[in-house]
Amino acid sequence: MTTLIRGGTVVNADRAFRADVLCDGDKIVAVGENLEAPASARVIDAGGQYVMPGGIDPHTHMNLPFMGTVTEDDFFTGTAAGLAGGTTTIIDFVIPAPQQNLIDAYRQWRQWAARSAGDYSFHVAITWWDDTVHRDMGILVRDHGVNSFKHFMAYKNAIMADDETLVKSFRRSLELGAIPTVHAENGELVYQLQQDLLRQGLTGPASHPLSRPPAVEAEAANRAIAIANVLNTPVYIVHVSCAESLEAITRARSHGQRVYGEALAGHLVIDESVYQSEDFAYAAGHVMSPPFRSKHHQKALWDGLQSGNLHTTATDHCTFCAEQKAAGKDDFTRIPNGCGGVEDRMAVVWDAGVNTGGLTPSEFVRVTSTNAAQIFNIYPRKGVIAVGADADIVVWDPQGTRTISAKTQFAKGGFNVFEGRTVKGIPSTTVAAGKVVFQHGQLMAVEGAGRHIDRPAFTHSTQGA
Ligand code: URQ
Ligand code: ZN
Ligand code: ZN
Repeated sequence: MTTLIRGGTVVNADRAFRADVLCDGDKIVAVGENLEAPASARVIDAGGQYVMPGGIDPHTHMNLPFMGTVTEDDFFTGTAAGLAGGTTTIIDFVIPAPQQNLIDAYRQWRQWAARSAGDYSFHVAITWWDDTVHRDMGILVRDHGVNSFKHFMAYKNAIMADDETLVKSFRRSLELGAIPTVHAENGELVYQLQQDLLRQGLTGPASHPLSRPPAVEAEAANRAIAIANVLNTPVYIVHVSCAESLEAITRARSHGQRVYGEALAGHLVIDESVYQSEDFAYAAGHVMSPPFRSKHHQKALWDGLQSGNLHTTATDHCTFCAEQKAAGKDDFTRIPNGCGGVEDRMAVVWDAGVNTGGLTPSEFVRVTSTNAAQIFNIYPRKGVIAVGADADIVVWDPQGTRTISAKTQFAKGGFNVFEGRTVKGIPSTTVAAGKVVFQHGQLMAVEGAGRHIDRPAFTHSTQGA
């Protein structure tokens, strides 16, 4: 299949320029002005639009068993929703239960992900430690294209990694040429604050943010950065939600430490007032961790993206329906944590970032695609419009508008944290692996068409795997 995207402005992280893009099969084969294509080629008119690398969402949870239930979006519906929003690759998470063999868990997630409509890759969470974990991390890097290991510093009595696990896993990651990533919240403090609130009878969702104030996140961010500094490993902090965590990242980077930060589209535009709603379903629908914060923190996150101290945007797409969220009707600690967003991330970041002058189109590409590709070592296969790259392309209509709603979304869960937000700047066409999968509101996602993307180790391993 040959596809010619004609008349648009190509936007890469380094520059924007007028060019046509020719795809043959699943690769880009030519970028330049006035390209010719065979008569059989599908031609997409990109006049007046931007032609950008397909979005990469480095933080999703499709089909996740969590807090006694399983997310509403599986790998087909979740990746399909991403394609509708211009995201052509997700990096999801294998999250072994404590004591579960890592390879067994990895194989389970690979089975679930076989349904994907778009490309996918996996971070693997280290939720416990013994010699088999040390061994299996090596097997995952050597044989399965894993180059990042996740550590939940929250979720005590579940998947929380203590300091011993953090130190041993960070050290093993360095040996293997893999990058450690963290969910930075002090799980012990969260647990104690939760118990305090419950003892006071404060059982509603309004207590969720009270149990996870910014200081609880900042302590963990500082600790993860300190551990990485002592062990001389890089570290990537997921869903940075507050100014204090950003300050820790900025300080470390100013001293030359290799620390990366991720901002969620939700944390960039939604504030903590959502938890004050009398409507349980509405407030509980916004229960995720870290929680949505005050506007002061949103400004800090935008400053972080614009200054280059935050590097990627993601969604932490982890959808639960109202019935699932109602598990916490009488105890907020039992509300499954997670919100959606994979379908809306790029339009929300464009509308709130580019339309306001905060980000240039190239900076938008950098934080929605290129940086994730470079940090997780799949650049230039992904994250750039260039000859030889995968034909993952979003044709972006800067004049197009859409009002986001659960009523019209492709994602499951029946709730949308961006409900009612009208965005200007939307995908008109999404091309994934050279195929048109979304165009003018029509989704043509194909179950199973997505591919697992191996992510090689960053450096020659210094130790045997
Ligand atoms: O913590 C995470 O990243 C997962 C379990 C999704 N849930 C959430 O509240 N962020
Ligand atoms: Zn998390
Ligand atoms: Zn997550």
